[in-house]
Amino acid sequence: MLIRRLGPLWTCAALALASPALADDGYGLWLGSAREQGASVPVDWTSDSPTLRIAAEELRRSLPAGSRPVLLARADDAALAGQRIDRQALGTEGYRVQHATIGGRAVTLVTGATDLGILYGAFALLRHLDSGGDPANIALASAPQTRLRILNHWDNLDGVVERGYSGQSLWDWWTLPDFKDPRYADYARANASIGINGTVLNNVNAKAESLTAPYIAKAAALADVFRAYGIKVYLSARFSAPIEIGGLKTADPRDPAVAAWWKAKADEIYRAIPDFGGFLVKANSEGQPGPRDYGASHADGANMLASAVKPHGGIVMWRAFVYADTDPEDRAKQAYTEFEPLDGQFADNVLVQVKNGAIDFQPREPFHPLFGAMPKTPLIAEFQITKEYLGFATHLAYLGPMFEEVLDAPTGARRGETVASVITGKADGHTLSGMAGVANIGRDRDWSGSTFNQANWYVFGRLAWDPGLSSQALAREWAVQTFGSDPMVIGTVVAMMMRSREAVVDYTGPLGLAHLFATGHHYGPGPWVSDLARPEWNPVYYHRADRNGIGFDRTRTGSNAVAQYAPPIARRYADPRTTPLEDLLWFHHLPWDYRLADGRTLWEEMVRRYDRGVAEVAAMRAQWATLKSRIDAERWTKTDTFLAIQQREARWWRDASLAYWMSVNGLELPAGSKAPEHGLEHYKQLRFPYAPGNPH
Ligand code: BDP
Repeated sequence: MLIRRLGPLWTCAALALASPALADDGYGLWLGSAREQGASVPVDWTSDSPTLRIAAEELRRSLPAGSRPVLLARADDAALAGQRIDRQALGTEGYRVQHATIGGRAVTLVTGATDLGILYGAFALLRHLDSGGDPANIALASAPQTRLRILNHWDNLDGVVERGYSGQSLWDWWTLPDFKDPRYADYARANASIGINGTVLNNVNAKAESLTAPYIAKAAALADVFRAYGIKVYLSARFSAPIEIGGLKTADPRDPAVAAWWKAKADEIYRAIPDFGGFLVKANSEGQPGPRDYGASHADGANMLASAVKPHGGIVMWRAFVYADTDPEDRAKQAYTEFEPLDGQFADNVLVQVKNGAIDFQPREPFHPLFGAMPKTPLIAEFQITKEYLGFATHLAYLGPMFEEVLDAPTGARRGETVASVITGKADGHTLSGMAGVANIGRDRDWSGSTFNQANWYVFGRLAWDPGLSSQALAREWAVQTFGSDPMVIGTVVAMMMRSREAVVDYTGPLGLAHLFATGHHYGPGPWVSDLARPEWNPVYYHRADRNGIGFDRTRTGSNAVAQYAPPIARRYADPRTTPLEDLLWFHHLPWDYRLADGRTLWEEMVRRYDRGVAEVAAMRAQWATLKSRIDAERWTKTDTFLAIQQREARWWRDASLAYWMSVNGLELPAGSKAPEHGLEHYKQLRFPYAPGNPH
C-alpha cells in the first residue's frame, strides 16, 4: 500500500553517505545529504490518505534500524482513547510525537488533528533524530504560530525569475499542465518538511495572462501535486486584468461590472483548484495598476477582490509596498501614510502584507512602522529570502539573525508587543496571520544557487512556523541535517553563518546606511548615483552625504519619520545618543566628526566597520578551508569559490564606497586603513548589463 517514489533526493543521499569525498550536488537539501538510508522500520496508519502515505514513506525509509515501529493516527482515532492527547493544543496543523503502548504494542505515536499535522509530526521526528536528538526520549509537540507560511515566487511566465539567482523558474509553464516534473513533488516535500503551507506561483509584477484559462489549468496541475503536502496555491493578480483579458473599459473596484468579472474569475479558478488560497496584489507601486488609478482606496481594491474569493474561503494579501514618484514625502514614510488610516476598513479575509522594513529589503532596516500601527488589520510580514541586496546567490549571508532581529523588535505600541506577536495575530486576537518569504528557489541543481542559501529557505520556514525559535539553534539544526554530525564541521559552519549577515552590512553600508546599490540590477556599489528619473531611486537621496555630514534626518528637524513609531520607540530613534549604532544614519544626519560613545568619530567608526566586514569574509574563507577533508568535494569547492568571489567583492564594496565618501568629505583614511585599490572613476564606470535577476 505504500507509494514508491525513489526520487533523486534519495539517490544522492545514498551516494553522499558513502564518503565525504564523493560528489553531493546539493539536490537533497537538508533532507538528503546527511541522512542515513532507513532500515524499513514498520510504519502503520489507522486511516488512509495520500498525505499519510507520504508521512509513512518518509519514516519507513529514513528511521534508523532499531527504531520502534511507528503508528500514525489522528488524535480522534478510537485507538488513542487512552492517550490523553490535548486536542486543543494541536490546532489544525500541530503534532505530537511520543512513545506509547497501543493495543499492547510499544510504538512511536505520531498524531495530529489532521493528516497534515501528522505529516509535520513525521518530519519533526526525523529532524529530531537527524539533529542528534535522543531516540530513547521522544516527546515532541508543536503547533504553528501563524496560519499562512507562504513563499512568494517572483517567477515570470517566460521562466525568468525577478531577483532570482538560482536559474530559471522551477515552473515549466510551457510543458504544464501535461508534464508534471518530479521536481515539483520534491519542492513540495522540502516545504512541508519545514511547515510551509502556501506558495504564490507568479511574480507580484503580474501578467494578466496568469488568470486566463490555460494558465489556470497549469496552476491547477501544480496544485494537484502540492495538495498532499499541505501546500495551497495562490496567484498574484494584476489589478487591470478586467481590462486586459476581460474586455472591460475600467478596473475601477467600485464598478459593479468589475466586481462581477472578478467574481466570475474566482469561480472559474475554484472550479479548477477547489482549495485555491487566494490572491496576492501589488497595486499602485512601481508602475503597477491599482485602485488609486480611479481615485479609490487600497481598501476598496482589496475588499472587492476579497468578496470574490470569500464564498470559497479564499483570502487576499494586499501589499503595503507602495511609494509614488508624485509624492515628495520621504519614501520611508509613504506606506504608513497611505495604509495606517485604512485600519479597520479591510474585509475580514484581507491581510495587509508589510515588508520587514519601510524601504526595501536592505541588509539592515529598522522594523516597518506599520507593525503595531494597524491593530484592526491582520498583517503578514514579507521577508526577502532571495538576496537581492545581500550579494545575490554568491555571497554567504545567513538571514536568520536578520529575520529574528525584526520579529523580536518591540513595537512600543503596547507592553510586550513585538513584530512577532503582531504577525502571529496574538497581539490583536486575529485568526488570520502569517509570514511570507520571497523565494530563492530556481532550477539550479541545488535549488537556491548555493548550499548556504538553502539555509535561508530553511530558516524562513522554521521561523514562520514559530517566530520564537532562535536563529542560532536553527542554523545548527540546518547544518547537522545538511552536513552530518561532525562537531568540527557544525561548530565552524554555525559560527560562519552567525556572523555572515553582519559582515555584509559592514561592507555594503554600515551604521544604518541603505540603498547604496548600483542601478537596476543592485549588484555592487553605486553610492554616487544621482541621475535617475525619480529622486528616491538614487542612492544620494538616502545617504545625503556632503562635505559636512552624512545620513538621513528622519527626526523632527527632517522628515519626522520617527513619529510613525509608537512613542517609546519614536523617542529612542529621535536622539542619536539613544539610537542603536546599527541604525544611526537611517535616522540622523550627523557631522563626519561626530563623536560616538566610544570616543571614535563617525568617520573612523565607519571605516572601521568597512574594514571589519572585509576581514570577516577573509576569516570565513579561512574557516571553510579547515573543513576541506570533512565535506564532500562538490559542495566544498563551490562554497570555497563563492567565498573567494565574496572576498574580492567585499573589498570592491569597501574600496569603492570609501573612495566615494572621501571624494565627498575630503578626509584621510584613519591610520592603518588601506587606501582603495583604484580611483573612484574606476568604480564608477563598471557596468553589469547581464547581471541575473534584473527585469528588462
Ligand atoms: C524590489 C525589487 C523589485 C520588486 C519590488 C517589489 O527590486 O524587483 O518588484 O521590490 O517588492 O526590491 O515589488
